[in-house]
Amino acid sequence: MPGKVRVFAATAGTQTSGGNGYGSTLAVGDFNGDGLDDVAVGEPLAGDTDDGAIHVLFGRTSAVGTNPGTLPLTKVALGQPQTSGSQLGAALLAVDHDNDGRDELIIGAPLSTADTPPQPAVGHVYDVRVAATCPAP
Ligand SMILES: [Ca+2]
Ligand SMILES: [Ca+2]
Ligand SMILES: [Ca+2]
Repeated sequence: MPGKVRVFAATAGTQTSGGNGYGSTLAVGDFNGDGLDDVAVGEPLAGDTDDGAIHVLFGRTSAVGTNPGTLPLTKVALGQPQTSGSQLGAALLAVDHDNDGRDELIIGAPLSTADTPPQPAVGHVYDVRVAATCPAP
């Protein structure tokens, strides 16, 4: 028998059609450097045009039964132009490649375009340092 199960789900937001693929990609790392593992959850089909998003669930020592705090990331939040159908979050990887004790989040957007459509998809990979401040639960 499982001990305790916590369920997280994406909010529908402004999307009016279909599922978002929430949870289709996952990466574990300490993104805010507080010594607790966090979970990045990909939602590559978020939005009506499948722009994609990532949600960071921050780890907490007293998280049982409470919202762990989330940080939604979109291309706009990353300072990038929002292009339709990018599928941001279709691939996720956590790595501390500068060895500073905080994991960076590597995010794939395989159908991202160089500019606004109808330019062909080229794909992008983003190397993201998640903000050190964690939203309140
Ligand atoms: Ca953490
Ligand atoms: Ca969608
Ligand atoms: Ca780092």
